[in-house]
Amino acid sequence: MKLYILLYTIQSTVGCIQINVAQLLVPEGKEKRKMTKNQAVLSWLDEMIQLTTPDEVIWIDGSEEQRQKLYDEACAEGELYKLNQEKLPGCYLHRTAENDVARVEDRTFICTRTKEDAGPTNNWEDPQVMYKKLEGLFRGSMKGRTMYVIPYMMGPYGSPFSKIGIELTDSRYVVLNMMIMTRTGKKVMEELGDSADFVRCLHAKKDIDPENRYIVHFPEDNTIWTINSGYGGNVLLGKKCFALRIASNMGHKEGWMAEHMLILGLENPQGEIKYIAAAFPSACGKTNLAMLIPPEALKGYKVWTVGDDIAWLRIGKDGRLWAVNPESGFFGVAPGTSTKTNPNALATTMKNTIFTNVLLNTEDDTVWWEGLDGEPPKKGIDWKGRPWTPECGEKGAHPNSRFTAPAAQCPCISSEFEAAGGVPISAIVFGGRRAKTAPLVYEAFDWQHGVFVGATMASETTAAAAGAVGVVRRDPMAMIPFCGYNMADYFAHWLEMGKKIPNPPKIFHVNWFRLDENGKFMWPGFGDNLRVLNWILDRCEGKAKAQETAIGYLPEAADINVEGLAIDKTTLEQLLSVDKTVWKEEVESQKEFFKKFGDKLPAGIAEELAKLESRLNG
Ligand code: GTP
Ligand code: SPV
Ligand code: MN
Repeated sequence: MKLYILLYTIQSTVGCIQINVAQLLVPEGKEKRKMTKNQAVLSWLDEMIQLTTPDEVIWIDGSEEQRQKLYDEACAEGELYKLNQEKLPGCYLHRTAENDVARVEDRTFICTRTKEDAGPTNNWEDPQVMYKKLEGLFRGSMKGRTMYVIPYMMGPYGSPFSKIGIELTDSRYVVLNMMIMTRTGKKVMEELGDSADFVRCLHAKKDIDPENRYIVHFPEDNTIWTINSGYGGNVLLGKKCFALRIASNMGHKEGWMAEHMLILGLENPQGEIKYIAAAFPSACGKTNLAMLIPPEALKGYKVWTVGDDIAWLRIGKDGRLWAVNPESGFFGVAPGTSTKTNPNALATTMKNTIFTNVLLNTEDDTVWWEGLDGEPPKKGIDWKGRPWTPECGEKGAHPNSRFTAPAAQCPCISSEFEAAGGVPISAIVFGGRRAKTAPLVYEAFDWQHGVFVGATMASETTAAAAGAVGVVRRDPMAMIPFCGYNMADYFAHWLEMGKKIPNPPKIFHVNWFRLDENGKFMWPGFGDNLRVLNWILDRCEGKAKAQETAIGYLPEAADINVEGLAIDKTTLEQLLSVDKTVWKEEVESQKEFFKKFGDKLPAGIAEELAKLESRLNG
């Protein structure tokens, strides 16, 4: 310890003399710390150490021993709280700062040489200007702290889909979450070998100052820098930052797609499995759909989970679109998760799970959130760390409180979860949270129209991002917060991909969230969504009927299996109706949105807009 501090001091005072600090900090023979001779990694690490000046640098090797040590230290320092180990073995609770509970879209940047490359839907700054500004914030930010080096892999080992990142962070919470959400440790460094092809991720908690919070992507350098936050989506850099914002750039260049999509396998009573990928905005039902349990009347079906949030898609040798889930865990919304809505998610979180911003049940050291089964606990500690009772009139868990749980623990995890080649996608489903307008389900006429359907998605905002909740905003492909380049180019990329996929999936749109005049959900949702998935897959096989409408093919009420479901025919008909007056207003709002892109809007999208308008007027 003393030796390296001494060496470090020498290094900082000599300044101009090039000393490899990482190598000094990581003496030979201490394998626990030094995991590579990769020069690209070591010189980058060096630079980051010089910038942030941590007291110590620890490599994450992926061992159970190291993981447990980190849990113990985090508990000792109050960063984590150890829950009832009999009821919830390996489970811990974490509370973030009150001002740091969700993604912050207004502080998220895409820094490319030209503003046009980031496009009108992203915050932009010149990379040089931003690096300078952030260097100011990062300088000395890890003084007195430990820097953890997390080598991680997005995608299965040995898969052509997979990509490597290294995250440097001063947060044990980040390390422990990354160890669940991604494949971490020595094996990743072995896969990297001496390659310089890895995403360079830097995170410092600093002061959790919302005024100086930055989530910044430099796609041209495969670099992500984030500071002053400790909330998942802002700091677990393998997730939205890499697997969507950086990866969407990679996919654009390399001819594949990174999407905000769940992946599920639906097995029919004959034992055949077909795969569906579905893009819904944050907190709009991906995790729930991915783990769906069939209703009693459809007991012969089974849903297998491949992914609940992100899909990387490539064209397979067979001319179909194939998908992998780059993650290895679920960072799921806790409120609303119950044995009724999502028993599989609940079962997944019974061990080895980190809960963030939920209520601590002080009667038995377990956790609780709004919407969980049974009576709320008589007393607890709320997400802000204050004493709580059910009578206090405040929420015990934050609406965006989450669980981080290993995917392998999911009772319905797909046998293809680790498949290097992924799974073949039969249908792509877009969906949003719309009280009105969008019917329960419809099918696009063809790929180009399907891309238009995705590009015109809209949804009510949720607690997953800071800001107003319940406001309808346009959210193409559920990617408005996550597309790492100009969204007009992203639409063009979708259209191009369609031309390159000999056997493209069919494209659909769903809406589980239609409300009646009393503000009640008209569709039961959750497990009953299987009834809609069945129609979708039957359409893919040319087995189900549909009627042509102005917006696409819709089922008639009789085409949806409602056996055992208490829904009246009028409600179902309403759910499956297209109100032309409302849709004409919708078209106006779509036009307004597309104006942002000016001349860059692909002709295929403009053409579909014109066609929709003429069908509505026809
Ligand atoms: P992110 O992790 O933020 O990307 O969210 P997600 O898309 O995975 O959403 P999730 O499945 O966690 O659901 C978010 C909220 O929507 C929860 O409160 C669910 O209970 C609710 N929800 C999910 N599916 C349905 C449904 O079919 N109907 C209704 N009414 N609510 C649903
Ligand atoms: C989302 O907001 O879409 C999430 C959670 O999946 S976060 O990781 O915070 O982005
Ligand atoms: Mn998400």
